[in-house]
Amino acid sequence: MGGQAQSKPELPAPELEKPWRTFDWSQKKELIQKLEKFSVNNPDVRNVRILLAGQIGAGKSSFINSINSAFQGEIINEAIAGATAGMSHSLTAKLNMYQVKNKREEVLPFVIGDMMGLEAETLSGLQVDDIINAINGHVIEDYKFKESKAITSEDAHYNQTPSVSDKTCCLVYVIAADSVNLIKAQIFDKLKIVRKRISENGIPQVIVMTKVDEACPLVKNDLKKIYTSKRIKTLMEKCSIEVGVPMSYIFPVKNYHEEIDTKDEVDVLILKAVDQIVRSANTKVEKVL
Ligand SMILES: Nc1nc2c(ncn2[C@@H]2O[C@H](COP(=O)(O)OP(=O)(O)OP(=O)(O)O)[C@@H](O)[C@H]2O)c(=O)[nH]1
Ligand SMILES: [Mg+2]
Repeated sequence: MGGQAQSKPELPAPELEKPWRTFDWSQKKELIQKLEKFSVNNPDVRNVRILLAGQIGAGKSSFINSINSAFQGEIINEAIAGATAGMSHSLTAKLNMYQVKNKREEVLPFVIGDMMGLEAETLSGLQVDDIINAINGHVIEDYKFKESKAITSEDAHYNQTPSVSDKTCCLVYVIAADSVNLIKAQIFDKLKIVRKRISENGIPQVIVMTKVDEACPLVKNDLKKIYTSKRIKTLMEKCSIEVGVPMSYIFPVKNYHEEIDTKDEVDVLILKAVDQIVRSANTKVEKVL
C-alpha cells in the first residue's frame, strides 16, 4: 500500500500564492510628494490632529519616529521609545504632540499625539476617560497621566474650550502583531468602549499593526511578503473583529527599532498608513465646517 507518504501530517503553507491586498512597493516617492502637498480641508484648522492609542509597548512612539524617518531619509528618534516588553508601566507617561517634517525640514500640516499605553489592570474607566478627553481636545500637551485618577475639569492641563484644531480628527489604534493573540480581554474591551464613545462623533479610526517582523518569520526575512503571509492576514482579521475596524482601515507596518539606515520597503508601508490616516482625518475636519 502506498499510503505511508500521504499519512504524514502536512503543515499548511504559511504563504499565499498571490498577495491578498494589492500593494505598489514602488510608490514611496509619490506618497511623499502627495503628503507634502497635503492641505487641510478647513481654513480654521492649521494642522489635523491624530492621536495614537494602544497597549504598553505596542510601538506607538516608534511609529512616530518611523514616520519622521521615512520622510527625512534617516533614522529619527525624537519620541522616546524603549524596551517595555513585560513592563507594567508605559514609557510614555505624558501627552506629547509631534510634528512631522520632511527632508527639507518643512513642517507638514499634521500633528501626532503620543500618549500612555493602555494597561489591562488599571481600573477600567480611568484610562478610557483620559483617552476620550484627549480625543476631544480637553487634555493640554505635557499633561502627565495619573494611574489613580483620570483628568478632571479642575486640572490645570484641562482645556475647557477646545478649538477645532485641538480636537482629534483620527484615532489610530496601535496594536503589536506579535501580541494580538496574547492581548488580555480587558485591553480589547477598553478599545471597544473608546470606539463606542467616539463613533457618535464620527471620528475616523484606523489600526496600525506594528511588529509584523516579530509575528511572522516569512515577513522578518522579507518584508515584501507581508501581504502573502497567511499569519499576518489572520492577525489583522482578529484585530478587525476585536476592535471593530474594517480590514481596509488596518495597516500592517514594521517600525524602525534597531536599524541605522532607512529602507524603502519599510518606508512605503509606513507612508501608506500615514496617507490613509491623514485622508481620514481631513474628511473629519471638513465635516466640522
Ligand atoms: N521588532 C520590532 N520591534 C518594534 C517595532 N515597533 C516597536 N518595537 C520595539 O518595541 C518596544 C516598544 O516600543 P515603543 O515605541 O516604546 O512602544 P510604546 O507603545 O510607545 O510604549 P509605551 O510608551 O511604553 O506605552 C521598543 O523596544 C521598540 O524598539 C516593530 O515594528 N518591530
Ligand atoms: Mg511610548
